Amino acid sequence: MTIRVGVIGAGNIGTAHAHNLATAVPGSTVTAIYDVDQPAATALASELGCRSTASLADLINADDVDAVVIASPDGLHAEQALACLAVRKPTLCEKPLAPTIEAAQRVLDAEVAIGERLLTLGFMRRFDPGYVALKREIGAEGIGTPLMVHNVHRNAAFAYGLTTEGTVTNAAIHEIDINRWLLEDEYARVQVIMGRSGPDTPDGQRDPLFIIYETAGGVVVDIEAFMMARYGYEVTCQVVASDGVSDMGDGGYITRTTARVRGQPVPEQWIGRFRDAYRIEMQAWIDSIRGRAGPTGASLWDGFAATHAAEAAVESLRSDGWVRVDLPSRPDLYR
Ligand code: ISE
Repeated sequence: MTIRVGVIGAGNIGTAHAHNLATAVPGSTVTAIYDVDQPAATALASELGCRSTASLADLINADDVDAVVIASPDGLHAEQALACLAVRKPTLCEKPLAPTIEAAQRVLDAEVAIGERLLTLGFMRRFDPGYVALKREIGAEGIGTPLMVHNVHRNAAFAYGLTTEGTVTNAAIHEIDINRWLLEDEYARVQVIMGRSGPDTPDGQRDPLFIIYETAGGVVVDIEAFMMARYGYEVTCQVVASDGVSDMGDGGYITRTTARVRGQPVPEQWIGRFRDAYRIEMQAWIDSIRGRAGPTGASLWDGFAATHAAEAAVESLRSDGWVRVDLPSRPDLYR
């Protein structure tokens, strides 16, 4: 059985997902593309040999669309996810589920009412070989009990007119999710510290941010989120544990040492660093729809929990000191 996918959004990530599904993920094909930017949708569709649709509803309701990928701007995810749930089609929604708890809650309530896990969150770092290897380091066989996690997330330039809040809800949301996943723990409180901003930071914005979470289990998770790092893209993660320390260095994985120089190539963009993660994520999603595996990847609940933690951090941008993260209890559907 081939899963016929409709892709909403023909921007950077929608294009990457559509290409993976059409060419690199056995068991899937792309049948339809929708974007408010019709020429962009048509161009991508003709590249892939499929059609573009005139409206979102045309794509979601089409008989030859078995499953949907949502890769539109963040503020549209919740409404579009609700539309996909209404027709009961498996959907992979890019992160974040929504920028606010209120919107995320509506999607969570809808899936819980249906009683079936149809929505997967595009937290693709869970499929990145670097993070997968790092998770295996944690525990009695490895470095022991985690005590602190230091995360670095640097972009060369602000994307899509990102705001300071967006640094949390669009970019640091990756760390918010991946640390929940690494530690298998929830956040209890958060504090954001803003220092001096760099010279290219747009007026009224703050960058970099230093975000500190404390988990319910007492682990301190810090995130440097620096969206104007200029030199390139870099994501690193270091787990400090009772019996040792493990580092996931930058995506090159190879450090070259030559005459008195030790260095690594620095990617310019996130899509290069996480190319494998995006492909493996899509394969896992398609395999789960084809019934070879149960639900896979991040659930709607994971998306909700991440938005919860992010909104507390956004609140902390405007206040002084710690802000509590009050995550409601997990519905049975996600246990
Ligand atoms: C961007 O918004 C993303 O979604 C990418 O996944 C991330 O790696 C990047 O740093 C973000 O700015």
